[in-house]
Amino acid sequence: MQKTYSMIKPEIVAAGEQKIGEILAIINRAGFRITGMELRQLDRALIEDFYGEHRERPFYGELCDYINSGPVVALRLERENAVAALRELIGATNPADAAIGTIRDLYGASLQNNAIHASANADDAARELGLIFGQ
Ligand code: 3AN
Repeated sequence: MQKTYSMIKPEIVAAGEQKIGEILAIINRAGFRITGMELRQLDRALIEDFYGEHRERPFYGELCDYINSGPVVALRLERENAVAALRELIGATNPADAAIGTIRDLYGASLQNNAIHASANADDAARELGLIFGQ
């Protein structure tokens, strides 16, 4: 079984439990086991580290402010081929480009406010799980 990291972003959490529940149901129906889940306000310093690869990008400051704007639902997920399968399930970064029925198509509002994070590759998954869950 492969592990991956996912995170339901602050605008979805702020919208209430119904959307969180719907997204968890989509993830569960796709065959993922949830082996870690935490509703959590992430520290600014942790967020800056988490998104460190984007440090030089113009949207980095706004991205860190946005993830810091409220609690997220942090998820450790397990499935065969979990990293690639979850990336497919969430859809493209920009919800306008996300395939029909993907989580970003259904719940994403904009390029920044795109509802959910999923690790881009196995190395990122290990790094992100370590940062957020300490394992
Ligand atoms: P993904 O989350 O699909 O792996 P990344 O890693 O390129 O995409 O971007 C990380 C996050 O930064 C995105 N989920 C989105 O919230 C935000 N983001 C990416 N590109 C932009 C952009 N051009 N303008 C504003 N925010 C962006």
